[in-house]
Amino acid sequence: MSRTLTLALSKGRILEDTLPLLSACGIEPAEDPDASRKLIIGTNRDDLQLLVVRASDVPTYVEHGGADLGVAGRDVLLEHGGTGLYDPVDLGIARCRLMVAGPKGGAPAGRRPRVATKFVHLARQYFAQQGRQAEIIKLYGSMELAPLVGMADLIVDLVDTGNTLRANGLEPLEEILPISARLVVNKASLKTEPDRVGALTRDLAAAARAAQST
Ligand code: PRT
Ligand code: MG
Repeated sequence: MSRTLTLALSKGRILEDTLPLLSACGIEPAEDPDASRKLIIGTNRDDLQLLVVRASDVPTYVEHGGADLGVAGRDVLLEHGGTGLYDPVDLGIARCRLMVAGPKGGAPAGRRPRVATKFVHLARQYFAQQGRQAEIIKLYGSMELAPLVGMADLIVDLVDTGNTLRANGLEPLEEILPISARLVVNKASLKTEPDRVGALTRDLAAAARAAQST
């Protein structure tokens, strides 16, 4: 009997967009991962199970072998850093943009802007590349709040429709990176299970291409 392969996903957008791709590969979860309280969910394939974890924990599970494969946003992967993950496949799902946002007109001139974000590495890198000084303030969520209460001049956050920014009197100012979700693979799993990991990777990549061309 072959070992069960594990695919790590996160609830929300990633799960929502990945399930149709899995379905196109003939893979169906044994129960609704959104409704279930289980963290490990079987599938109709007895050699494959799903792991439901925090979005920002997906790279960690895959890097440390808690999962053989995972689906995570490019934002999460770049912020995580490191080299423990095998070449990501761009699935083209859960698309958005990493942006600098703030009040209309941007940060007040003449002093170092304070930038609130959960993407501290990406934000620091972006401002450094541009030769701009910035004070980065780490938050874990609801970055839009920081400028409203005078704690920051700008934020770095993901933007899709822009509705969240507008609802809080902010606007998108600069695009840092286009974002989509990637399939990542544990390096050791690829060595020990090249056939099954390879086949699943190819099938998901093909399903993603087919989904994008429709
Ligand atoms: O739960 P945890 O804190 O670990 O992660 P999370 O809540 O950020 O995860 P989740 O499930 O919301 O997002 C997972 C991944 O989806 C992200 O890592 C991105 O790669 C991708 N994604 C795509 C997005 C969005 N679009 C998106 N719009 N992630 C978050 N948003 C948020 C954004 O942060 C902002 O609050 O949606 C709001 C903006 O949306 P608009 O449409 O109002 O512009
Ligand atoms: Mg969340």
